[in-house]
Amino acid sequence: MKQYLDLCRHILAEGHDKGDRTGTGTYSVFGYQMRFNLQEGFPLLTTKKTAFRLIATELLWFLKGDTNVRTLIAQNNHIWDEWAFEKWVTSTEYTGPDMTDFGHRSLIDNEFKAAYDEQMALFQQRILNDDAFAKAYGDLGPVYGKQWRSWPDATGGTIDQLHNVIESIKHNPNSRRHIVSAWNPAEVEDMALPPCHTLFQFYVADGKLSCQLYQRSADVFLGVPFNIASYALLTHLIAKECGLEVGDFVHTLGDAHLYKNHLNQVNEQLVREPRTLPQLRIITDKQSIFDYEMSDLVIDGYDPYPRIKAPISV
Ligand code: DHF
Ligand code: TMP
Repeated sequence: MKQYLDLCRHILAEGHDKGDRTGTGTYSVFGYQMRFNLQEGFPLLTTKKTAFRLIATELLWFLKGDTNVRTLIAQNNHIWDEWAFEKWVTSTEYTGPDMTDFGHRSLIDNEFKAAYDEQMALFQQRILNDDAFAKAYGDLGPVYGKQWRSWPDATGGTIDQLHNVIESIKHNPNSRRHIVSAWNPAEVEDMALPPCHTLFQFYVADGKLSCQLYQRSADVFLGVPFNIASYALLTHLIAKECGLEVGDFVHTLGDAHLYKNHLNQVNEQLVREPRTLPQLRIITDKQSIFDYEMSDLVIDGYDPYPRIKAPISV
């Protein structure tokens, strides 16, 4: 995907040297937009192997309104582990070795890394095997799934934003109000991580469904490839449900950054020539988009360059 490589080049050329919450340091620009015509193929990066399975299981987890990492860990998806683990090791109940700043320390201190790996493995086992523990420490708080499916209203009830937006696309396609927001100011404080993909809007024209996402904060090497594919998949699922073809995915970024410990990896990717995009096949007809499982989704013709590993900033 040329659009993605252009974003990386733009940040390398123009990015501000900027500190950040995680302490890693970034090069960052403010405000950037990419557009992917979903008719041209499914936007899964070809310049580095990107795990569609992890992206799809995460999206299905959001769609079901789930906010507990137990469901992901049970499917061998570990992309949210660190944020649940952080809550555990900073709680008063945790009595193991000090895990302060585990993300950075495990990169530079082998002895610490061994202790961290052990504590993380114990944590994962306990999340899977101990219901009360999973309830207390597997939950990330009122993150995406909660806000999308049960945003608290003013009368003690909840709002199913996703159900409502699908109904409005079906019955009032020209509406300019097809919006879902994950940013709930009253609840941001209780979230393990305030939503990065903050608000999205749908648009119907010529029988095609387009989607635009506003992402307030974008880890361009690790997060963004997942975010593009995730919203492309969401657009396909909703288009199918509404009897529409897919249009464009428009990706608008706020703080778009490359972490300083991702620069070698980005440069390695930039010398790779993008290949033909794969195709998504939704192989089962489901009554509702809330019923899909991983086994209903297939990616055909994906021929990426090898994976490039990079540390994630917690
Ligand atoms: N924090 C930061 N600093 N960046 C993020 O992108 C991010 N994303 C979150 C939660 N917190 C975050 C949720 N999404 C990976 C990708 C997306 C994601 C979390 C993690 C990731 O680590 N991807 C690796 C491989 C993961 C694996 O194989 O388990 C990659 O190489 O794509
Ligand atoms: P922040 O809350 O300080 O902005 O940190 C969040 C980091 O996670 C930031 O680097 C952006 C990144 N991120 C993504 O890029 N995409 C995602 O989907 C998520 C959850 C996080």
